[in-house]
Amino acid sequence: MSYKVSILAAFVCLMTDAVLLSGTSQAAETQSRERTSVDQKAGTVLNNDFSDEAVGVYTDDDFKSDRDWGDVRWAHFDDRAEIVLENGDKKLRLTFPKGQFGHAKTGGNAAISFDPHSEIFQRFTVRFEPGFSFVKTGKIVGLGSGGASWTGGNVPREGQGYSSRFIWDRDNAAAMYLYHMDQRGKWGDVVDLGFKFETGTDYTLTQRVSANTANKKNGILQVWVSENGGPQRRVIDRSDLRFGTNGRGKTETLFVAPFHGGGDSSFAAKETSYLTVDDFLVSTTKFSDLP
Ligand SMILES: [Ca+2]
Ligand SMILES: [Ca+2]
Repeated sequence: MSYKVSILAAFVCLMTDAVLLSGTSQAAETQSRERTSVDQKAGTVLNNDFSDEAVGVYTDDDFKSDRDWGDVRWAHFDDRAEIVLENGDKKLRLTFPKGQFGHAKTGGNAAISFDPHSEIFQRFTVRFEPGFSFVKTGKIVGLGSGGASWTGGNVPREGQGYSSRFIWDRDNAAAMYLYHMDQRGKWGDVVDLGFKFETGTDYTLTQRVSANTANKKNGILQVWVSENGGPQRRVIDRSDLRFGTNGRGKTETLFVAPFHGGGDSSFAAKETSYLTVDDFLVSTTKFSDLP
């Protein structure tokens, strides 16, 4: 009896060790291969590095069921999104077919909801793959309030909310595209980031949006960029914005909506192009690597 028990105990021990060992080595593997820009847990609202996704087409259902996004309001990529494995690091790659424009035909369009926050830090990495056809302008990723209400020519003139998206502007210029109550015209304000996107470079882009108080022009927009894992550089420092009046400028939406356009074929990709994104982070606290 005691012999059987000890054999069983030894077996259980071996099994436990095996499970522990494989668990440990798997975790170590994931850690060493998934390279994140910053290791931060405090204040995290959303953190998606795609490490637990399967390589291959990332369908709209995959997007919606990926728990690392949280509450996906909608996702329309029509099989133009795929998970790729690059030196052991899983990333999301989007396709922009030649001759197409708009989020229905290039890249895609997703919105993720979270609890409204007066102050938010949002980060992701992006790389325009070699040969990317910039043409005129296109949207990338950004933040907003009220779903996608304040985009596409809908001006929040009464302070109902805002959107702030990273875009590529004419001649590859990196810029923010802002909808806010004091914007100059029907279409959003373009705020230049002072550098041009180059293909083949990994950009880590971070924005801080801090809502204004009451109806004062004191809302904060700060933007930082890091290239190929280098030091973070601040490229926008504004504190004169109104994202919304009477508490309506809180951030509650992350847009993952890269596309060519613009609303006509003059924005269409001249060649089929690819954009790779990874390491989406949304946090209520400042990332530790920001100056
Ligand atoms: Ca990754
Ligand atoms: Ca996941």
